[in-house]
Amino acid sequence: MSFFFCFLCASTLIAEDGSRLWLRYAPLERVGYRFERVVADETSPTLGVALRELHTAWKSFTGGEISFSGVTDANTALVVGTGKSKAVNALLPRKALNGLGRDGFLITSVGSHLVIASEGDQGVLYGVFHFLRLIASGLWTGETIRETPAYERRLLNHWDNLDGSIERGYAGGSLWQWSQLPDTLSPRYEAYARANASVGINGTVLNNVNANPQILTRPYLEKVKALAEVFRPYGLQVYLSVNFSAPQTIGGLPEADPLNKDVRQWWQKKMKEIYALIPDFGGVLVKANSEGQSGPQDYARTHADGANMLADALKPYRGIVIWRAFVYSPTQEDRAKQAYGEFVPLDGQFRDNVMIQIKNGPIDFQPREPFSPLFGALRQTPTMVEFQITQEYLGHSKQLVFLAPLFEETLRSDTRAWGEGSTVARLTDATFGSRRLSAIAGVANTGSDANWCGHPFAQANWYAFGRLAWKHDLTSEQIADEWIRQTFTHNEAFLDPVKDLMLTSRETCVNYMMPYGLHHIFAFRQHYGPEPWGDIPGGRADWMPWYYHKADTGGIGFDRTPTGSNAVAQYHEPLAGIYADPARCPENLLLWFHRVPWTHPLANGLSLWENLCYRYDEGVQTVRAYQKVWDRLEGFVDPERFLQVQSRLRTQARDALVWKDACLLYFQTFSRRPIPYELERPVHDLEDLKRQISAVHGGRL
Ligand code: BDP
Repeated sequence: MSFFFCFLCASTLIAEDGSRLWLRYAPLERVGYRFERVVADETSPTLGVALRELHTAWKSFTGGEISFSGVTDANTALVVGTGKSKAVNALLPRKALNGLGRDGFLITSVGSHLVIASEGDQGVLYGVFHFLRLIASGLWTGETIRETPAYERRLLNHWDNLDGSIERGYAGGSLWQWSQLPDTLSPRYEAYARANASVGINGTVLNNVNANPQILTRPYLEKVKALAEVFRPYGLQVYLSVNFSAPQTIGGLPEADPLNKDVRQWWQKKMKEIYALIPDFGGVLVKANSEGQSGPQDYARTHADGANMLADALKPYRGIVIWRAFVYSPTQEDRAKQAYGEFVPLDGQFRDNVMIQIKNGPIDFQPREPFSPLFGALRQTPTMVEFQITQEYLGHSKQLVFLAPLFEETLRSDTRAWGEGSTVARLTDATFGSRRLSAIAGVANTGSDANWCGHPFAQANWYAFGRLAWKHDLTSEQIADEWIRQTFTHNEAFLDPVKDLMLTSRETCVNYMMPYGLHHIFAFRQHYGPEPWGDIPGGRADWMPWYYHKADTGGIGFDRTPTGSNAVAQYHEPLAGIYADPARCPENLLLWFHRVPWTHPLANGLSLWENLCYRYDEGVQTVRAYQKVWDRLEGFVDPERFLQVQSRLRTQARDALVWKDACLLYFQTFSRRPIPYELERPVHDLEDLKRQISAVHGGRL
């Protein structure tokens, strides 16, 4: 009998389908904290959830039941409540909870008791989840913790369609069973709300930004109301994406001009109807005049006219308008510059309940982009980051790519807009100016798959988004560490290599897909594989890979310096100067901002072409190394999740090789230089790859 087989026999690893996410509350040998009784003397649906969670978790950690009491008649009590609780007040000084707000919490020891408290019951729930996270991770130290969230609104954006499909969804169909709502409530709705609350997410936009106007009809609003009721105890507010032409399409009006009195009235009535059904409705998300969606510009009005009309209708109910800055059209102007051009002149014209939601980069959720120059350029309008949790451009749910490093890179980018330290995080969390609203959004990666996200490791991206939305200065390392501990094991023999794998995985993906600032050379429509040669004669130029890489025998890259599109000028100094100078531009963004000859030397003295070859190869080799790491860890993981990851890593290794061969063989037709001879030789033929990839999308290209 092999050692390995013995090891497996000895272990108690039971197959897990991943449905419990990071909330598995695995039995603990050492819980690290003991109490006799939980003391709670208030009731509310949210506090009920918090107490239930404590009970479930403790039973799972220790196997024992916990007892509850209304008074502190124990030597060691876990006291849970708000500033209204007698037990909490008896233990804490009068002002201890001041400043925590609705969502913040305090966890502190008072004598032999532990108190988890907040000003509001939502904060108590977050405090309980935080406490349980530390216990489950084996990271509980007993120190006082006082936390308030970085952003007031921490939102998921679902790109779910009313027919049950999900735009850019890779984990099955929509969670929302529209045809069964409002009468039948899937148990997953509550499980979803619980998972979000556990990481502090407090809002959800239920439907696709390419919005079907039907969502605003009465039957759908009744369904939305049913979901909102399930979510409410978890502090999860509902928002909807709205279609700008709804007054026309479902309201029967001849137009949707935002300055038309009837149109304005229609929206006012609609909001009244929504708030009568859902009193805590959060607001609306709008994609207007973008990729074929209607909008105020159809009537020669501005984005501000459109947003303000909706803002006025929402104002009486304290709802907000989230207006997306993802706009571009097939003009001569560099796509990366267009949103700035459209929105900066409107700064100061938006109502105070309007926020502008900006994708992290100026193009579209690429494996690497510089931050969008709109951050810091809109000085009087609250802005929020939109991240994409679903891996549209980072390997779908087939590839293991941990996105916290990408999120962190954006949040920490220093725009210099208000001087040094004007990071995207601080520009959007209401630190600067007189802004009141603060929010952050992530395009969800959840679906009907048993494990929610398709890839077991894709769960970490949902988790990471929530944790960063709560505390934007957490590091990717901290997030990976606590996620692995809760989702798999504390065992360092597993923890360390898996953490390393997660933390390098985003850069690895950049390496085998688009190193040195290359972008958007994806296969048309599906955005999974490579198609740097892609072209549709007569098609939109800004949807073609050549628009972005501009490779020919003279070199490669997009000139965004003053000799080219001058997109660099949209950045504050000293960034504009740094980005414009090929010698100072960060190498990982070189081809984003510069067009350089194939022979252009990089810092290591090798030419760009040679470096491209090494990077693509490094990406492939690192995925192969991940396979070895994972296979060695078989004894630590239940068989179901082990095999799921193993098989996906095989796919990732194969597809990384396709990326490398496709890009290097195609670009070689221009560089006319050899792939350095010590590197593995391509195993595909370019013409075969072209045929295969074109076949995937029906031979359209
Ligand atoms: C792109 C997606 C497209 C979305 C669009 C958006 O390919 O499906 O509708 O973004 O954000 O990344 O509106």
